[in-house]
Amino acid sequence: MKYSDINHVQNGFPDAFLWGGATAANQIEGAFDKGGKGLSTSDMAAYKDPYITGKVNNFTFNVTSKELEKYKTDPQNILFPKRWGIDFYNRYKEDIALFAEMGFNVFRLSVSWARIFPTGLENEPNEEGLAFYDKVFDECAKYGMEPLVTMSHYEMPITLTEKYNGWANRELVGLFEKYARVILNRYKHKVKYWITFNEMNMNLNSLYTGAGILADLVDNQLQAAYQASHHQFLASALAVKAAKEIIPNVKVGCMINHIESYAKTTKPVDQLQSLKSNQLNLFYPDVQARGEYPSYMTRYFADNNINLDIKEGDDKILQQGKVDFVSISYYMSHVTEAREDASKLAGSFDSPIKNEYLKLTQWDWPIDSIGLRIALIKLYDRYRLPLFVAENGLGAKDAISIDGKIHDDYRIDYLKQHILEMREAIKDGVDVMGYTTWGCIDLVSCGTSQISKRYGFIYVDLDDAGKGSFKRIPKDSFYWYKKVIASNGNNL
Ligand code: BGP
Repeated sequence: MKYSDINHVQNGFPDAFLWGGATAANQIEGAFDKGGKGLSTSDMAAYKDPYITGKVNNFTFNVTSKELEKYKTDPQNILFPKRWGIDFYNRYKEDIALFAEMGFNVFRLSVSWARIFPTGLENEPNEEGLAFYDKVFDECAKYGMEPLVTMSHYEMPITLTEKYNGWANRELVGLFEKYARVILNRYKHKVKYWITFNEMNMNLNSLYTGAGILADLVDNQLQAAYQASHHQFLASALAVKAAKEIIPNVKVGCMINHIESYAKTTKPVDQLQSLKSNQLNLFYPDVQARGEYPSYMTRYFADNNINLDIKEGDDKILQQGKVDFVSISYYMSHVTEAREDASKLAGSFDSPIKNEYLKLTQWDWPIDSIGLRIALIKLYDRYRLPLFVAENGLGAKDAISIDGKIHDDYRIDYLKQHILEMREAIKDGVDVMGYTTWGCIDLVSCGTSQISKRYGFIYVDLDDAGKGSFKRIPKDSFYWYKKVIASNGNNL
């Protein structure tokens, strides 16, 4: 059945729609030094949300070699909340049972590269790491839940940063392909849906988070971000190719953090700037879905003195590794205006202007559900491929009420508005495969490294210092989402 059938115009969500939630290994697992796992880049960084520091710009999350040395020797794990996560490593059965109770038929999670290859350099994978994800996928299967697996979600073995400066070096392509082939082979009967890299466009926001690069070791950060992206494009394409060889009917997607960029005024120059900002974000799926570099980047690279090292045959690799679907995380829209240095901007991450029509979250992220509909329509027009909303949600400070419950009506309201707009997009003819809300269980935030920025349907009793009982408590939104899924998005 096609998503464009008249039924969907009337009802919205197709019968096979995938409903669930999303997580990442480094934000939930904990057990950073258990089961033979090596240290990863995410075990070594304490971030500051750019919206709090007021420094929203390119490369806000950079880490330098000096900082890394300090992080390595600092014995206080409190700097590194991702090291304790929410102890999913030991509590996955309980957590997956709760997801099943909500009716999830999909669960997005990532495999930690350093659990499979502790330094990234070994010839043989770490059996204990592989066995852990076997158990997790088996648990999902028990409830008929499809795993949607991200191969690389903001982490890699720290050895690869130390030895190669991460994705700056082309060596990483082969090392990643080796890792991808191992997990594809191992889980070929258990995992049908894969995403190669999480939010590849965030390389422009953080060299360290996205690409494992220490900023002080490169001359030109923009050049490094794009060179690293080129290497990840190749690695992603090779992983897609491998997936097709190994798993019949596999579906592999790419992913970006989609920030819809609006023009500040109807002035044509502002309109042009917003178009260009959007292009720079869509550069990533443009390459991964179409299998070639878009022509608009030639001028951008020239204007910014970026000379990419692209080898003969790379174009073939990109062509052979086109993705089956395009996934996005969607949290907000931005406003842009024409600037003199416009050719130097790197997409939507450049000093956004306040949108007076939108309310903000407690972390000052603009809330814009219609922006999701606009994004989905534009993406589908551009790629004609199924889309997946792999992240969306509201980070908020939750409190336990006197009745022992968490009344998160603000979260319900946020999600309801976004699901409504996604349904409208489907009625507009857009093929959306699924929706996984971010942080379906409270987890350690990527931007703040704190658990008090909560996204979950399930409260986790922990504070920012990692103190607490780890107890899981369903919030009001848990029962609401259960109802939404049971009605296939009709009872909102
Ligand atoms: C995305 C990441 C996630 C996640 C989310 C929310 O960019 O893929 O890992 O954390 O954003 O961001 P934050 O945790 O900063 O609120």
